[in-house]
Amino acid sequence: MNLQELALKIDQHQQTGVEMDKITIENSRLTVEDAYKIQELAVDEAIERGDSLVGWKMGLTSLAKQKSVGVDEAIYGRLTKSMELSEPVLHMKGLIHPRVEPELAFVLNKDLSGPDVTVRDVWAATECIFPALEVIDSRYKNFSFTLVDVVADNASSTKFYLGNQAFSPYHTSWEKMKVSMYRNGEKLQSGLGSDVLEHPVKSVVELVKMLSNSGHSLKAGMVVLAGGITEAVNIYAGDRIEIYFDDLAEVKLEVKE
Ligand code: OOG
Ligand code: MG
Repeated sequence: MNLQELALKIDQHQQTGVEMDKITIENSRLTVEDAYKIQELAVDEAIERGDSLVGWKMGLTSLAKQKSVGVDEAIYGRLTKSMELSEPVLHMKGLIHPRVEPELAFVLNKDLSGPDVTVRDVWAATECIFPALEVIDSRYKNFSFTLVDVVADNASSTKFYLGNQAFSPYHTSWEKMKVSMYRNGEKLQSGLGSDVLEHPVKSVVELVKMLSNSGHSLKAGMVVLAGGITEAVNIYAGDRIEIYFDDLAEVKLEVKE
């Protein structure tokens, strides 16, 4: 299959929420570069239907996450308008086997581009930071994939929710922030801001560098999810998720049928 055919197939599964075999089973020679092209073409399909690109996400930026899915490098994905939850309520309809993870979201007020971007550039372009969560849902059977598969499937992007409170980037030392995630009152995961590439700001630096390789860049107003701070947790209808970001913020999610 060519890249466009693969993109159409993945887009179909992303829309219908029906699981699929890994694309690498029948297309073993695909490169990571091909996979990013497939990702772009599939998201272009959604954009043609009226969706829009509102940001980007980094994935597999913590060791815990890399180990849990057996892929040992960071990846990026595209965030579209239809993925953003306006309320902390998730409906299971159309999803396959979703998981939730704690994230920090950077919202930009300046463009960022190029391979030489620095931490200083990122801080100077950050309007605010939101404690947030991401819902990921791999389209592949058993949530099992290779690097190429997961990149083509838009890094499992599905939904995201930014908490109510935004913070100044200088409000706290984000790498020292403790994060814990509860499902139905039971603590299942905990981590530190520094679990994301030593400091979440470095995730944005890395994203800009990776994007510059393929001629893309970050635009003012965009949101960037810096990557799951802990492993992701499976969610089912009826679940209640609570994520505590130190005593700064609490982000909740209610899961419905
Ligand atoms: C890939 C997406 C990972 C993150 O924050 O690490 C991700 C996956 O685990 O399915 O969003
Ligand atoms: Mg994530």
